Amino acid sequence: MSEFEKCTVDPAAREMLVKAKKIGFLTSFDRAKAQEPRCNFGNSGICCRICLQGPCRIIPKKLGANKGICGASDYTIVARNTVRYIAGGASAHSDHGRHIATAVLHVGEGHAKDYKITDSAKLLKVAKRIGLPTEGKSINEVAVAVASEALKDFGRQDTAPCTWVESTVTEGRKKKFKDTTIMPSSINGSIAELLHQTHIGNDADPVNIIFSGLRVALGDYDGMQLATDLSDVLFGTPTPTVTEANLGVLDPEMVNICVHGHNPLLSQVVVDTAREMQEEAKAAGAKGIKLSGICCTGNEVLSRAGVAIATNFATQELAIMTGLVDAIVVDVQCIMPSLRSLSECFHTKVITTMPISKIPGSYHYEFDEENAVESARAIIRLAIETYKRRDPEKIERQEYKNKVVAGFSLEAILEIFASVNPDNPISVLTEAIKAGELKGVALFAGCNNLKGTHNQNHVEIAKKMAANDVFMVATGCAGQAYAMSGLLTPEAVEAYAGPGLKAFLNRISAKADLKTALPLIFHMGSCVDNSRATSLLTLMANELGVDTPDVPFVASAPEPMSEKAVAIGAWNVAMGIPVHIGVIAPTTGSDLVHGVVTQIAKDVFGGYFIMETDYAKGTDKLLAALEERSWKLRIRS
Ligand code: NFS
Ligand code: SF4
Repeated sequence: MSEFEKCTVDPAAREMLVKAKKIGFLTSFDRAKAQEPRCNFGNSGICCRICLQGPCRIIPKKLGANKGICGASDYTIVARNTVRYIAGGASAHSDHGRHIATAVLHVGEGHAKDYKITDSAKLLKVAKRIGLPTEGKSINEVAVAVASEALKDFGRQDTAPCTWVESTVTEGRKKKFKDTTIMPSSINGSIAELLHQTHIGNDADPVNIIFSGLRVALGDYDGMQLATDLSDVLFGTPTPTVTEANLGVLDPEMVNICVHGHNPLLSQVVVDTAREMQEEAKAAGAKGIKLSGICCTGNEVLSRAGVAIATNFATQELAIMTGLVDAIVVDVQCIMPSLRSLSECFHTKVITTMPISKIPGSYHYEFDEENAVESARAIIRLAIETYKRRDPEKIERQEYKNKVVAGFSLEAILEIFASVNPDNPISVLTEAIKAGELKGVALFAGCNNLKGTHNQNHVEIAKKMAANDVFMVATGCAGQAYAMSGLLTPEAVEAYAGPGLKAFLNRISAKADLKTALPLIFHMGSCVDNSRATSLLTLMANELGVDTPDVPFVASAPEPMSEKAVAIGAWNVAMGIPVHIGVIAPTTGSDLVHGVVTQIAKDVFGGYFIMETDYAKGTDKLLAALEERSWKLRIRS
């Protein structure tokens, strides 16, 4: 067992790694090892492959090699590489948002018959927030108007600001974004411009490049805010829900379907349709259909439908390794292509569903939005068929699973706070901070990164923050790490919360009308739902009468991996938030760029990156940042 201790802190994953070794399958953990040692040029960001003369690598002391062939300096190369991550991330998030907005438009127009406006109250609230008239209009008319506004944010040709940024941040941030010229008017336009700006022989000024990167990052934020809003409109705004997480949720007696990826347009319909198809599963000899989620599509259906979590990013292969997954239905993003070759060792069908996300050799069933239920039915039927071919010899039942209390949209959190103060719910949180009961708020977000031990940074940092009375919210694979390890439970409050946090949560639990007491960490949803956390920050700032850089609020991506995580980190910095990342980003190749993102950003935006791989030191730095802010808040009041 001990040989896998460095790979992961998760007991279920460790057992599955033993099995992988037995059958001779090389997992992501083996492949990560095989990549060592890494190239120093790439690691520090001074390898440029932007034109075909490259790769150019910067060797500071070698005459002629201290610049690229075109003469680009280390700072230009590092800045360009960094912002191109942001462009990739913003493209992924906002494309997801655009799909949701298009679906809402189609529902409003009377097609997309399998979707409906589930939360019309939220639709009206969003319409009002973005300044659209609703009086005398039907819900469908409002849906068309709101979706059209959202789609405008993708391709506006004038200089008006993107609506979802403009309508969701503080007055102070709006001014800051305008003064620093990073307020985006068009998501797609800002991405295209950034790719242009970072073409060979274009912008060589690292600061100018970084500011454009931040504009794109705010475009990412815009896409995420509208994705969250419109997903809630389509599928409902999450409310607290109780379920389970980790590989033990895979049930040997059920047809097991894992939904994996990001976009709820498919996964939510699969979940709803599966409910109606239990009989078909029974006819095939199973007790029914068991759904579980991986990555953010899992978080979407967890939040809205209480679907169990199987695992998170780094360990996605290990779900198949149990021999219990009949189908893994994937949409977009964070899906390891290796799932297909692994599925060959088992009976599992990997079903790709999106035209832009195919894996050679897997089963592709293109999802048709106009006939969503029919698509979902065909996919589920395939899973039921596959179930019949399950090989009992290859099954390794997992016992590990933990209870999960999740589904904390901002609306749900405010309703819970309202049980203590119905007139001003957010003051329940801000007063506890002012009184010193809580040190502040921490958002945990982001992925797993196989450079470190799976889930270790997530879990250890959160435990220490809890002991120090920090109110915690989580999204994405971070949220799943907590779900898998039992931290999204009331029991974890007893086990890990410091006296202030414990008193705070127990006081609210006693008053709130909930089926269960509150968990240690509030799981706010998928990565696009980091928007919810920022809306919480904005509310706190307005209540405290300060701008966001003065709110005792920090963010951490303990194990960041994807381009999307870079984009989220960047806009959190622009929002004025200290952002810890548990890896060293490839910015160290330029002292200038590294200094800008870790220090100078603070002078301009109030936010900055803290790069620290050691979880204990990372936590100390986050606590120090909170301490500084809450101290200032106390002397001000
Ligand atoms: Ni966020 Fe979610 Fe996970 Fe990272 Fe991938 S699933 S969108 S990118 S790996 S948290
Ligand atoms: Fe080399 Fe310049 Fe081309 Fe980059 S853009 S690969 S530094 S020549």
